[in-house]
Amino acid sequence: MTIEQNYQLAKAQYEKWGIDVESALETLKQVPISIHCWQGDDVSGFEVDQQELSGGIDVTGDYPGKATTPEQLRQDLEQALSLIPGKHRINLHAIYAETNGEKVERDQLEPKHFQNWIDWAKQHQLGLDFNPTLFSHPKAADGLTLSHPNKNIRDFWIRHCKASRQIAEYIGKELGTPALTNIWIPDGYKDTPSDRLTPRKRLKDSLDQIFSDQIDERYNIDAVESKLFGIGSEAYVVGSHEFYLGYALKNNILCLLDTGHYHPTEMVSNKISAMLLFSDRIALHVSRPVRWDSDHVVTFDDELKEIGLEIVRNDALDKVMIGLDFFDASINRVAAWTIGTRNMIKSLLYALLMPNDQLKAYQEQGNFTERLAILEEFKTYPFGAIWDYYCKQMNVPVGVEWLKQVQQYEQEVLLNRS
Ligand code: RNT
Ligand code: ZN
Repeated sequence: MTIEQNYQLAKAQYEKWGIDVESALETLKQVPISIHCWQGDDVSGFEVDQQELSGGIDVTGDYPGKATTPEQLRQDLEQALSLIPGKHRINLHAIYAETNGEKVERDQLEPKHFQNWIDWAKQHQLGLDFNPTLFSHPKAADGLTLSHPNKNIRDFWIRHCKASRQIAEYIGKELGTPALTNIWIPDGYKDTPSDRLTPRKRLKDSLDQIFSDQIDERYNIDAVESKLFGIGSEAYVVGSHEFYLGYALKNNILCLLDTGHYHPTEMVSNKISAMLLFSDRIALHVSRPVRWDSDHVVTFDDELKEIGLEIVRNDALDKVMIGLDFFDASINRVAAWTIGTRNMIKSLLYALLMPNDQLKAYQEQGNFTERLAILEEFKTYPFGAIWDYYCKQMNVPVGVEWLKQVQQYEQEVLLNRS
């Protein structure tokens, strides 16, 4: 049976439930995923005096072929993008600046240092998002940045964040789609603090200074990302969830939820509907924590499906800015991007193919037996046939065919890198 025939049979099954499969596929085409560039080089970046990764995050593994130049990283991204259906965005960090071999301090970065990325994004019709980098730097060596007791250090990082927003504004203007600038800082303490308030006051003040520069939302959108703990900040993180939730609501910026930044049984899927009642938009870093914030490649697991469902059910495809955040150096990095991003897209398709209205009605009627029965029934519906058809329609490999291309790319390109 062909992909088309399988699709027609599957489609008929979904249609019995009143699900419009074709319009689901049309909707899916419009949803951009912000793909993080840092999976491609283990969060190294291209700074002239590259520092070891710090900030309480870690990448393990040494799979061969990691990109070490901007050209290589873009080439790898192109390879991954050719295997992922749809038009997407690339998420950059400030350490991916290109400075022509010249040392440029992070507080001196300018739009021109990202011109190659912008030109490349234009050429491939990609949006770009941005992050200031407040780790892997001597001024972040003691685990504090925007909340540092030393004003000089704080001011340095404030200038870096301000510069980042300017860069993002330029990117947004150039590309005709706003860049999301997300601030994540590692600040925290390994052991029980004797004062939780003072560092938070300083962080609040630093953020106020950063956001005092008015930038048009048509070009730049601001987000702040909280965290529960990191390596070396197990006891206390300054930018906790409550801190940033409060800050974001009060200052009308976006709260970014990273799925690895909560207690192990605390689910981001359960937060989306609550937050959207109080804020027009939120942002996500979809990741996969395994026992800790390990940033494993996103798989098509229950929580990913639930996240997709919450976005779709609540009509929030244009309110939730979906970004990815994982970094695994133990497997082929192009495959990591491909697997994780295809899974994210799959979860949205899965959600679009559910009889969501009917399921809502069951719940409203107190009909929990039907609710459970139908939710379970759809887990074995022929979703794969629709997904395959979508991939074919979008001119990307169907099924695991993409893997052959990655293997070939590994042989021809990755393994020839020294
Ligand atoms: C760290 C945060 C942050 C980083 C990236 C590299 O725990 O999740 O988003 O992963 O900025
Ligand atoms: Zn994150």
